[in-house]
Amino acid sequence: MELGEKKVLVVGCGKTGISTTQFLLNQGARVTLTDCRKKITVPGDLSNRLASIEAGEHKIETFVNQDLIVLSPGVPLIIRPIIEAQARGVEVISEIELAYKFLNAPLIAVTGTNGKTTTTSLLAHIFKVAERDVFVGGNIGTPLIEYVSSGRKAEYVIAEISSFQLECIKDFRPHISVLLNVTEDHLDRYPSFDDYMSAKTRIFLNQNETDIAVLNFDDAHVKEIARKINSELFFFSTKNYLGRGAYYNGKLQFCRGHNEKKSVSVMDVLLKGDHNRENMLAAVSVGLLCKLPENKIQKALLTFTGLPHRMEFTDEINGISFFNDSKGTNVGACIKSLESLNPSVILIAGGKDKGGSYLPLKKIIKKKVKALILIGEAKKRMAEELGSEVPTFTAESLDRAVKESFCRAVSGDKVLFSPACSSFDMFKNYEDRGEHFKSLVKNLKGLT
Ligand code: UMA
Repeated sequence: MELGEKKVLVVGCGKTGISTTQFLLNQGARVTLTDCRKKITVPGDLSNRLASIEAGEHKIETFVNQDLIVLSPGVPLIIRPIIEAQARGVEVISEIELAYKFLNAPLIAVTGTNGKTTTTSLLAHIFKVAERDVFVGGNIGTPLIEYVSSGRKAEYVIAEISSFQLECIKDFRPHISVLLNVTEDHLDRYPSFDDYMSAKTRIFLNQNETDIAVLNFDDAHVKEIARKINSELFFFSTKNYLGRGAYYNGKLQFCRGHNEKKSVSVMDVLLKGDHNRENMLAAVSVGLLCKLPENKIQKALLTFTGLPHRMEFTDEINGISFFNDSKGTNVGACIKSLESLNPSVILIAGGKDKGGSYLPLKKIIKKKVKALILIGEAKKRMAEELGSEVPTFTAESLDRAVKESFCRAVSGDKVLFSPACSSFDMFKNYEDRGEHFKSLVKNLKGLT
């Protein structure tokens, strides 16, 4: 792709927009940066190289007068200036598509509603233990375009990919695409669950028979998607024996053909819970499909400690265990976290309402939860949908909710903070929210 002298508009001035702008300027493009927010921060060395900056609005004339538009993941395709630009033939792509056009290493891409950050991080750890040079990025935090800008030549690029990023790809084609699961999420962005699923499915759009799709056999939606995939299908399952694929029978078993049978033990691994068994199966499958040695994969599983804010054991006070699961930003994630704990749990949930139903939580709440404490914008609707199952309380802040949980808990109980909602109504992001929860638990300890 030739970018020299091209007029390019970058939409969104977050992490992605800034890294994309940097790359485009270095390619000699004439870059305009636009953000719907009035107050934006553009690093000084970039702002004086830009053709122009448009903050606080997206003008249609700015969009239609471009050769190319590059979108940040947070920008939906349905905004009027983008529709007008596309109607007039302006090419609109996402940042991952731009990065893909300049990629010099095989791409492994991981998506799914839940578990993608854990699986991507575990994969990265496996490749590092196997002494392979990898770049790790995408939705996990470092935009893919930064790899391209760096001029590095890694052996593999491992990327966590979100549905938002996939909406505007054209040629983006991972050599290995992993789909972990699909449950309801982001219904504030998509008109329906089918639209969300279609966006996720695009990770396979350009794959052909030389590529591989690693898929969760136990997820009905994933199986449905599999029927439309052109690449080699490689399933994994924690519940079923698979003659060909990867499955769990006390060990992680891998079989791709007669000569490719391998197994890896999960004894003493630090990642707990059924959902993590799925994540491990997916990551181990990719490692073995890339011909990494079993003993290195085994070592990596034993030394991987998991991620902060994902079922992170925070502390034990008076026999009550506290878990920070701030990254549980949707109903599916909250269900999986509850499944990994024994009763009795005091669940603190709530946050920014993304518009989906909370009813799927009902069954597991009845089974595991002794009290429900709700916070944030979603608390009223959550109380309406879930309040009939267990004693339910609302709190004005996370601080009040943590205190309330401590008053209601007895030795042996678990306090789980798994919001099932995003954080933006009360916090900067899920990390900020999780850190706040951990500091509140620390304060409780100080009081005892
Ligand atoms: N903006 C506009 N116009 C719009 C909408 C947004 O100008 O119509 C502007 C906002 O005012 C803001 C900027 O766009 O200034 C933000 O862009 P962004 O939301 O794409 O944020 P980035 O900082 O670039 O971060 C993005 C991902 N964010 C989202 O998908 C919402 C990050 O994923 C990702 O780590 C990063 O790129 C690097 O690839 C975060 C996320 O929440 C963790 N992802 C979702 C999830 O995991 O559920 C998908």
